[in-house]
Amino acid sequence: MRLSEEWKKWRLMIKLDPDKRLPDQAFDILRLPAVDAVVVGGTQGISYANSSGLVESVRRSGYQGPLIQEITAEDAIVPGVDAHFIPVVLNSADRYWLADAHIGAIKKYGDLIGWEKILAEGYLVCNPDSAAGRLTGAGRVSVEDAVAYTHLAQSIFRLPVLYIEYSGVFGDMELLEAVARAKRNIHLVYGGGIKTPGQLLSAASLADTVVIGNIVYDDPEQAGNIVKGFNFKGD
Ligand code: 1GP
Repeated sequence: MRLSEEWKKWRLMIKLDPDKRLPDQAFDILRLPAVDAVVVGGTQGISYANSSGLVESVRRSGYQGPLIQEITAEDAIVPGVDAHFIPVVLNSADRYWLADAHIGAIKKYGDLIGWEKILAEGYLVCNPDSAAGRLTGAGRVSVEDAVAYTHLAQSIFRLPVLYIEYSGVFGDMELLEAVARAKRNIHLVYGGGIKTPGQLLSAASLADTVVIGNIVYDDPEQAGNIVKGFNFKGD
């Protein structure tokens, strides 16, 4: 699949972590109609073996929708997925996550990169205590910071996607609302701590796409219920 504009219509993505064991019943969730895409990616312990293993397991489960890998380790790139999402961590304290990791991978893989399948995501890591927060050295993000980063992402860097990442905790919906108000042409993704239908609805009423991750592992039954009840298409 060539990465078309189709991703702009996705409302709900499930993110699966190659470093965690996915409960068997979680595979059923992937096939629910509300799931627009499955993303394979994580922060810790990411390898080619566990990433390609998870991609294979998702395919074998009968899931037929878009299957994406979000790349956080250059040695773990799995060919043959529908797209590669590339995080660019705008508020990292370490320029490695803003550009150096990308430059290293581009130098190493050069012509092998299928640019037409790549989508850059401007990440704003808003939970400093999460694995992603600790790894990237992201600090606290105020509402004012978030709005400024939104303008930076859409008008200076002209990134296609802004990802408000609270990974592990449900985020500040006032911050998300301020970002939603400031955005014009950037696609807004929200992820972090969604555990209830109400949280999913709140985030989905502000963001273009919402991501659920941990709940699929921690409570697959509840995750299934949340996804089944999700019919907020926003149009
Ligand atoms: C993580 O944004 C995703 O990258 C989803 O967050 O795991 O907290 O649902 P949770």
